[in-house]
Formats: sequence, C-alpha cells, structure tokens
Amino acid sequence: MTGKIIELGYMGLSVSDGDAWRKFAGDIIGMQVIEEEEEDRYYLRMDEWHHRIVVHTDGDDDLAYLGWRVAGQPELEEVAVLLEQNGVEYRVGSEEEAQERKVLGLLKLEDPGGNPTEIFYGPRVDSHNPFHPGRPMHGRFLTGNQGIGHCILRQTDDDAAYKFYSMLGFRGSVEYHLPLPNGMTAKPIFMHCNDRDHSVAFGMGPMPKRINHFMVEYTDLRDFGITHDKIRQEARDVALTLGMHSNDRALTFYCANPSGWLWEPGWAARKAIDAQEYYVSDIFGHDNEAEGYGMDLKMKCD
Ligand code: MBD
Ligand code: FE
Repeated sequence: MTGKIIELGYMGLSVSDGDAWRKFAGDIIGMQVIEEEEEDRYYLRMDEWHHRIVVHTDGDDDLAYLGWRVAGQPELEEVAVLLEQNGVEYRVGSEEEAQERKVLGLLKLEDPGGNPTEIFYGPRVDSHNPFHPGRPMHGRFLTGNQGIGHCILRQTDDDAAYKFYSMLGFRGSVEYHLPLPNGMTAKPIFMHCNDRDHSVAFGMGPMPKRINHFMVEYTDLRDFGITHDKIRQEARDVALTLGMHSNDRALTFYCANPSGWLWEPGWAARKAIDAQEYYVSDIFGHDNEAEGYGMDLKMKCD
C-alpha cells in the first residue's frame, strides 16, 4: 500500500534578489514567471497549475515551505488523524491561508528537521491558460503524477526524519555508502511517494540552509542541454559536473541558483523501484567542481 501523499506539489522560496531569480528561473531554466500585483511575491509555473513555486522576495535565500499533495479532503483528514496518533503537532490552515496558497485545504506543520511543511489538497489548475515557458522549449517539465521534482533537506536526526516520512507513506532508505574525507561513510536516505525515484532525501550531514538542492526534470534532452549551455555561458558555479546517478539513472548537473544553494537540472530518470538497493558510486561524471555547496563528497569511485 502506498501512502496518502501523492506528490511534491509546490514549494515556497524566500529570496533576496527577486530579479536575479526571474532571470534564472525564467530565461535559464525555462519556467513561466507570473506576476499578480503582489509586492512581496511572484509565481513560477511549470505546467498548467496556477503555479508550482512561489518566490517570496523577503530575503532569506532559503526554502520557505514544501507543499505535499493528498488526493482530497478525506485523505487530508486521514493524514490529520495519523499526525495526531503519532504525536506530531500541526494546525489546520485557515480559509485565508488556503486562498493564499490557491488550494482547497491544507495542514501546516514542521518536519523533524524544522522544515516548514504543508499538506494540501485541491490545487488551482489553470487549464484555460496554456503553459508558456520562460524561454523557448522543445519539451516540457516532467511533472504530472511525479510532482515537481525532489529536494535534499536538512535534518538533525535522520532516524526521526525517516520515521516521519515513512509515517506519511513514503518508502525508501539508505541508497548510497560514500566515503567522506574524514574517513567516515555518508549514508544518505532517499524516499519516494510516487513514480519519481525520490521526492525527498536527507542524511548529508550538517547544512547551512534548510535545502541543499532542488531537482527539476526536462522531458526533452535538448532543453536540458540548452540549460547546461546557458549555465556554462554565464559561468555560474557548477558544484557537480554532468553525470548520471546510480539510483534514479538521471543525467544531471548541479549549479548554484541566485540564493546560493543548488539547482539540479535533470533528464530521463527511471521510475522508483519497489525493492531497496544501495550503491557505492555514481555511473559516470558528477565530478566535484565549485566547492562550498555541500556537495563536496565523492559520488564516483575511481
Ligand atoms: C540524487 O538526486 C542526488 O542528489 C544524490 C546526491 C544522489 C543520488 C541522486
Ligand atoms: Fe538530487
């Protein structure tokens, strides 16, 4: 039985340089930027949803919140019961809070790492307004029943985080054993709630921000390649070069976004597998380049 959460539906980002983010997310990544005459925020579209990302221009340069979707009101109530049974504090979002997120209903809570977490149902889908990418694209962003992508979050207690996301129905566990410079072994945990190989991961050690990176996937290799060209032309920091992960088999690279954390454009990930495996190396590439983004571990064995 899979859980109640069906996708990573939306994300809120707090940024200090709204214009730099417009250029990054729109011109380089290809998201549609929409403004709604609100001074403190604008929106990024990736498909027919009203938005997938809210950019709050209040200056924290970190993740503001994650929005996990359930199918409907009964499922939201079931999740509320589950949270109560497991002693997790939450509150039911008010009508205004639901309107602010453009959803029909939501719960607000924190994950064990203190990451603001929202569980919602009923997103506003603007099917009357076709998705229009911020730059010409051959294909689309891969969303649908796989959600918007995946993120690596800060946790202080990986076991507690594993229990929390398992309680919500996510599956997964340690998927890599990677040697660290200090002689220890990193054992990051990857968890999925739908066909996307992982929607959330953690266990990369202490992090300065709530989020290390967000992965966004293109359906067409050409769009991935164009993004890579643009990042290289602008000489933006690349923390991990082009390469392929062993778990999701996606072709990806990691570049710095205007808030100083990482964006992982990707292409052609395989679907989540049911039975657990672990790896000691990526397949090729993903060499360390720019340092200081929390990805200085060796992803590939020699
Ligand atoms: C990923 O998406 C990732 O970010 C890491 C570090 C390892 C495997 C897949
Ligand atoms: Fe990733």
